[in-house]
Amino acid sequence: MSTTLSPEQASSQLANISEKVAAGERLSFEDGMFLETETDLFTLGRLANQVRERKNGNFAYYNTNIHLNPTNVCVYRCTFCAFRADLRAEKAYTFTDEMIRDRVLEAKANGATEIHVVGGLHHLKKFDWYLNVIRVIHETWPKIHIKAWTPVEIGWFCKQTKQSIRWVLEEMQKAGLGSLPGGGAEIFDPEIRSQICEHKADADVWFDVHRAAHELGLRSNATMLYGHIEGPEHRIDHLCKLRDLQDQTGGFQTFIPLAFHPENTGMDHLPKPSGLQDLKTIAISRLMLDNFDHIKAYWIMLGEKIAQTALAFGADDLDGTVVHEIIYHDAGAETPQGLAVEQLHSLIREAGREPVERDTLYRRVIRDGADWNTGEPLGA
Ligand code: V47
Repeated sequence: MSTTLSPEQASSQLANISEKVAAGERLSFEDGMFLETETDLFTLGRLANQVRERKNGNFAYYNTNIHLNPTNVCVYRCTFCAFRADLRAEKAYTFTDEMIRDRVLEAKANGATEIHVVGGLHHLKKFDWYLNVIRVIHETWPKIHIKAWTPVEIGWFCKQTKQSIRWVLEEMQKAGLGSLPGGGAEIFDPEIRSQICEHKADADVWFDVHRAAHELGLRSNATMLYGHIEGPEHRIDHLCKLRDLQDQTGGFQTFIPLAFHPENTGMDHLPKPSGLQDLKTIAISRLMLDNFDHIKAYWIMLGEKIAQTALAFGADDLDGTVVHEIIYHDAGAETPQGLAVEQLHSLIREAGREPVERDTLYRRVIRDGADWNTGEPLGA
């Protein structure tokens, strides 16, 4: 911990923050910096848990989902990415329609309610190819919710087609798009961004895409990639920017802090963030993002143990069964590629929480034999 404040000053600032949290009042950028630099993990956990239980009681959510990364070929070379491939690299792959259909049928057989689709920006594939990915999924099984494409892809489609963000999103919606995942946010600060993903969509594009999506009635998620070259001030700035857009649109559902995995990336000299950093980041996110209903501890990135512990440090969601995750496994994630529903239940129950299966839009999933339906929205 830093020693810039006297013990009296630190204890008075902590008392002030604790009062704000108890009263449900907003924390400032300075409060966020205090939490980052002057507050111990247990205090953070206690405060974040208050907010978590106020918003979501004792529930811990998960979903039954599957991933599809239709190509790893990408024109960009983000320093943090181990997934991308050059056009003619040995590891380069691109899905055919048949492969996409097989993945959807596998999802159907597993009882998945969601398919999560993101991938590289292929040098030779145009907007129509990406539109077709969504169409094929939707036609194969119209009931599955398609959560697809980040602002990085949407911004790329705008450049290719010379059309507006709204037009691109509407075309995708017509093909079957249901919502947007939170990726591509990394860290919004331009100096850090220029060092980890110099050429891809900047923070303005990221926010423009989410704003346009919310205006069209699409819900979306938000992420932050932490534990690389960013500092506490960049993380707090990132959270404040997300909070600002959420004030305007209310369209974000959940926030997912993503722990950096260095293996096979351009930053493989860096260590992985520690368990302490993971739990601190979850707790501070819960405290700063007062207008987000949910904070997700993505078990694939955090590992089952930290994700389970995070349920007492502000998180109320573990993501899902996942299946076929590649992006973090290419970067050295040691977690399995999927977890069975029973495993998620036992992780959640052992943490003293009640497991609730939700769909992408945070409605309770009601299963009747092999089929499922959705109930009312969950959470505050
Ligand atoms: O934007 C890439 C990150 C993101 C690495 O919305 C890495 O429900 C760590 O956004 N180490 C994509 N992170 C994944 C994503 C996501 C995941 C789960 C759920 C949801 C949701 C969204 O993955 C990228 C980038 O920030 N990433 N490489 C790496 N080596």
